[in-house]
Amino acid sequence: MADDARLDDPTTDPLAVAADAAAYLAEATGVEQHDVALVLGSGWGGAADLLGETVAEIAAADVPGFAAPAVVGHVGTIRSIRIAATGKHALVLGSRTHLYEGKGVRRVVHGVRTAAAAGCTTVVLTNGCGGLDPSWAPGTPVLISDHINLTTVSPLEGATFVDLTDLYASRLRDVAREVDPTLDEGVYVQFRGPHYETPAEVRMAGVLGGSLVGMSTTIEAIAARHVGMEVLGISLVTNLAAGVGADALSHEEVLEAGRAAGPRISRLLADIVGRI
Ligand code: 8IG
Repeated sequence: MADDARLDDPTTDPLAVAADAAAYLAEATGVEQHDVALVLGSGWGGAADLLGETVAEIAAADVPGFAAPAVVGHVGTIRSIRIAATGKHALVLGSRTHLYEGKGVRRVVHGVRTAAAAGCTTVVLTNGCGGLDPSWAPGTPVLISDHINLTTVSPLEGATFVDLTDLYASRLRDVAREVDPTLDEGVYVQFRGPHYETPAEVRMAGVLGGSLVGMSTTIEAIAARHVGMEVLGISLVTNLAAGVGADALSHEEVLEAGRAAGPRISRLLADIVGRI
């Protein structure tokens, strides 16, 4: 019922569905306005646990326009958390819809649009990804400084010309580095997936100026800018990109690197969000 077909109808305004989703969340959480949204990617599942007190936890599938998660290790809940450090309200999206699921780009960005409609002025987009820098051991968090969207897809429809300068706000990256001055930065290259890259595609990403490869985030960041949100992007390098190391890639290895990095990135995320 909540997973209605309205987003699939080209005559529907997706921002209207996002407004309905936000109204549902306000009602279900009892929180009128949220301030900051977090999207948790691979490896980040437990990373919101130190943010503060969970006020409400809702099944995403009950919220207008949301789809049930497709990948093992992704959590289909939306949490409202009162941030211990600031008293602000965080909306934590425990899973995302990926472009490779084939459900359409509107569903990919519905969470970000819902967060904006719920009042959020900042979104923290996290992901698990492959790294091109061999010094990034699996489990290394890296700030996203910019992106290259190789999917050919935009979340925007019609003649919607949106500037993407400083998309991953340098102000927020500075805040993150106040928490951890050792954080590196990288340019995130989004491929459609769901297959990982060939070694030649990873070399191409490097030639183009990329240093992180993944299957999410850039399209959500564009949608977030469109609705006026400030964006912080943090990748967890869960594996060396194909051909950078000696080994083949496995989803199991990705999940294990996420588990091992859990405590560090949980602390990092809580400390950063506590300063936003
Ligand atoms: I976790 O190496 C994870 N997601 N495209 N490449 C791409 N996506 C990823 C990778 C990777 N690791």
